Amino acid sequence: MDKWWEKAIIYEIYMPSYYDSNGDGIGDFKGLTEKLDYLKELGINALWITPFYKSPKVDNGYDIEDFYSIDSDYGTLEDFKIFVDEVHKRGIKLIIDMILNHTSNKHPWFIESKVSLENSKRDWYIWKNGFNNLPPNNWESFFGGSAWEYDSKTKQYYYHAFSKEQVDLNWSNPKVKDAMFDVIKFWLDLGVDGLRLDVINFLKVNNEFKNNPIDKDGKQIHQYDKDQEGILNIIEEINNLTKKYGDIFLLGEVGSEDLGTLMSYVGENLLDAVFNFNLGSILEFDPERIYEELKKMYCNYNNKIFTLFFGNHDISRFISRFSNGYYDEEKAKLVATLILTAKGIPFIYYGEEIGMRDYYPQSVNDIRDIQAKIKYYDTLREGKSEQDALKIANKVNRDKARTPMQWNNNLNCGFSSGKPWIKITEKYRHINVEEQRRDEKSIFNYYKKIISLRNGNLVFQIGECTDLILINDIISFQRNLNNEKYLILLNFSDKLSNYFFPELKKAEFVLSSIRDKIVLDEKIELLPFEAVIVKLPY
Ligand code: TEU
Ligand code: CA
Repeated sequence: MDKWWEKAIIYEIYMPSYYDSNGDGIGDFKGLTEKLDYLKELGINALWITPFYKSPKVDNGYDIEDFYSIDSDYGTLEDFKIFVDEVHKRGIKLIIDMILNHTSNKHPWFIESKVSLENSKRDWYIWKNGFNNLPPNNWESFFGGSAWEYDSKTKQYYYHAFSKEQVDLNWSNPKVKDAMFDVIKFWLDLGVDGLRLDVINFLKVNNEFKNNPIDKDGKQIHQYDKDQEGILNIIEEINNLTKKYGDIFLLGEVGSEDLGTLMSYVGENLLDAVFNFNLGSILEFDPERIYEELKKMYCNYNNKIFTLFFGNHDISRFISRFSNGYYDEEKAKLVATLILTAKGIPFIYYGEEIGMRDYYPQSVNDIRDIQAKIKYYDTLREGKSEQDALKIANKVNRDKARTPMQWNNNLNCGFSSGKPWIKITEKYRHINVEEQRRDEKSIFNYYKKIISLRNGNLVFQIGECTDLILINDIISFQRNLNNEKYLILLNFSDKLSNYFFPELKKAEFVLSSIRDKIVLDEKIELLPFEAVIVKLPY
């Protein structure tokens, strides 16, 4: 009990897009360090940064060439150490991305592995013979196409769950495990506080390499390429090796929307938390869906810790996802209130605090995301036009939510003095930090308020969440701890909605996402998409 992450508000930073200190158009550690006071002002208390290791960046660093060095685009090991120091000086915790499942095809291990069937690194990866000029089985890559790539020199196929430049390590080989555990120790020795374990449930694959089943719509069910026997033992060992470093937060990315599967990875000797994609993957602004997902979490798994997020670097920004052209800002504040007052660990994806929108490349040359590039060329190969291919590729394009942080109205939105590595979002005059700081009613200033409310009241961090109800499009719940009780009301409707509750009469107004003050009575009339927090008599 009493682990730091139970009380934390975590802010995710997409490494290349936060702040560029040297004008090469790519965010870096020196830039990040410069922005720590901003993050302190916002009030977050933990940071998760995406991969920064030496990488050809086919998948923006999720393809690692050297686990022990910093990519020169991001700086040096010295810059990293200074960054860690400065983070800690401000009382902030640091979580780094750890990619144990695969390496870049440029990693020296793989270069050796490819040399011959007898090479000492051959069984560090997953090599198989094909059948009749076909891959070993039907497994599909998560980025599209077969998960097997033929190597003409040694006449075998190697396995890659993602792009062919991201080669899966063979975790059945104890040498791989030892080597990767050394990597973990190296970074923990440098003082990081937590690990975000990328696709951690993918490490083991079925050892008979059975074909995956196909559902009735012809879609592959990923049954044998993840969640396989032995994976929990590996996680237990990881947990064990982190013990001597104190309270290291193990946060797993388990690519599953099935809550039962997700939660089976969380436990005393396993992971501390996993990402609950059941919320993050909600596409419509639908109170029923959101309510059902919250209920499932709280009713069935109340003894576990949840994560609360609607955005990350792999999905569309929720403000764009949920937009129909009206009330965008109100909706953003409503979602912020939900994430920051419900029970669980809230995650803020950079730019959410100012309401940054999605971006859609207008030409294939502007696409940066590997998944979108694969989709584009696959679609062309199917005979579709370039225009259609772009449209289809943009659907899965993760560039959407990866554009530079919008600091101000100056050149390149204050992100860089040089040409950014990815285009910036169309300039919305008010969607930048500087403007919003000045505007008392901005999304930014609302985030600051609600974050400080959470940080200042233990009840929002660890209090029980009870009385979750959906009525008149209003999701409501209570948080309580010791002698304190709060009621949170979230109106998911574009209309006025009434909420009756006798105790309201004796309640104390705390915060509204729209109004400065509300006089409370037995009935409260919520404005469209308004969030209201009151303190109930105990
Ligand atoms: O994502 C894993 C994952 O499940 C994604 O591939 C997801 O299915 C996809 O992005 C949806 O469009 C992690 C990282 O978060 C992602 O950025 C990496 O590309 C991936 O692992 C491979 O390392
Ligand atoms: Ca730079």
